[in-house]
Amino acid sequence: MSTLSVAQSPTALDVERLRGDFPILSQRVRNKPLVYLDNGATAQKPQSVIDALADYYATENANIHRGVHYLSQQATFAYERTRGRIRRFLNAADNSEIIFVRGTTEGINLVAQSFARPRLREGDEILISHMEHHSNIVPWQMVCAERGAQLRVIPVDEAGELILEEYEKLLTPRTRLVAITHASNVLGTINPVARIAALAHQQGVPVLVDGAQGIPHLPVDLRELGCDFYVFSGHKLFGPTGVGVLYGCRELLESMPPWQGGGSMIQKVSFEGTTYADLPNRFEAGTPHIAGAIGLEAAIDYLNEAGRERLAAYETELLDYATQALSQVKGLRLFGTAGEKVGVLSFAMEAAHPHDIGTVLDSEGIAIRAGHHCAQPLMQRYGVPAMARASLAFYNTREEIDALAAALCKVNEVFA
Ligand code: 7TS
Repeated sequence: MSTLSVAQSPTALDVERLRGDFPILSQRVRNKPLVYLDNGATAQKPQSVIDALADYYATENANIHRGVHYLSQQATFAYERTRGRIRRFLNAADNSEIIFVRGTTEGINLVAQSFARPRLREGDEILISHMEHHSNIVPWQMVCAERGAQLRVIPVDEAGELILEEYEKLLTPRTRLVAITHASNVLGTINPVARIAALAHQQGVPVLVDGAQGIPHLPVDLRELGCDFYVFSGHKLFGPTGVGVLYGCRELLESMPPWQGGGSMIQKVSFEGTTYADLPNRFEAGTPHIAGAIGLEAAIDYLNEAGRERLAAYETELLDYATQALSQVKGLRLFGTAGEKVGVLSFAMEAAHPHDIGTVLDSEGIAIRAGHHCAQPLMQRYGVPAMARASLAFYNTREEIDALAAALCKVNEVFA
């Protein structure tokens, strides 16, 4: 880890200036300055994203891929330009490998239904991990149940790291797919995705990565990760809700039947039969979230301009600071102490239930999440029904962490 403080480094992040780009952050909540620490649920949007949405509706709104008229051409151009921007952001090989979806959940369901379902036979296995979000559990369970296949689970150690020796044992000739999260939404653990993918590929097994919590914090280079599918949600990446991306390597996408049928995904339709469009349109039935895609492009431009490496370095330092601060709160147990983490701090307190912690914090203007975090098997792993979670973004500050720590001390007082 770098010993150079971001605050002293020549490439220091001007957090106050960045905060100014996010109008919601200057709000007061419960008569206190808003401290937004629920970025794992959804991230806030810079003004440029809000403007991109408004400008699109004000000046370009039309349906895409169908009109000969000017506005339709403009909207189509903007939507396809966005696809190219995302390809470069991910360092994918081809625009046709970028499929717009509603979000991570829909992207995983697409792969489950179109890739896994036709391939699964009785006795086959899909390999996931104990730290998956329900979105990367349930779609696989559904297709496994239908096809007589089994879900296998890579265990997680006490620190919240995958036990890779167990992973290697679980990879067998029966494995049809490995589906793993890039970073845990509860523990913050960054998984060694490149290694996991390399091991799977040695056995000829494809790998899907749930990037929902990875890409908001880490620069992603798909050629380095080497996975076959990568899925993420725009709204966690400082973009709009209702839009996300499924990256799939061309060879696999081409082998997959369409998932949803309708307009835009066809080449020719007659009552005798239908032929389908080429990639990527084959997987984009119906009118997509055009404005959302354009808003996501603005979010990506914003992140590129701010400098992804710089944002990540700042966040790592803030995470260290927050880990220190929370470890000094009496009776607080932190879950997830992996060596490589994104800015997620989940915890429980002896004094109060996570929902009560959340309520006291809310009265201080501090937004965190409390509950099972859509990761019930992981709650069971740690023997708790729920956790409280503070999840960071680059616009959070040390002062906000201090406010969190002070409010947690107040929880101790209130419930003493
Ligand atoms: N995968 C992971 C790892 C996630 O954290 C989430 C959402 C999803 C998938 C689903 O994303 P969606 O955009 O399709 O809903 N996680 C959270 C969370 O931690 N708090 O609220 C939502």
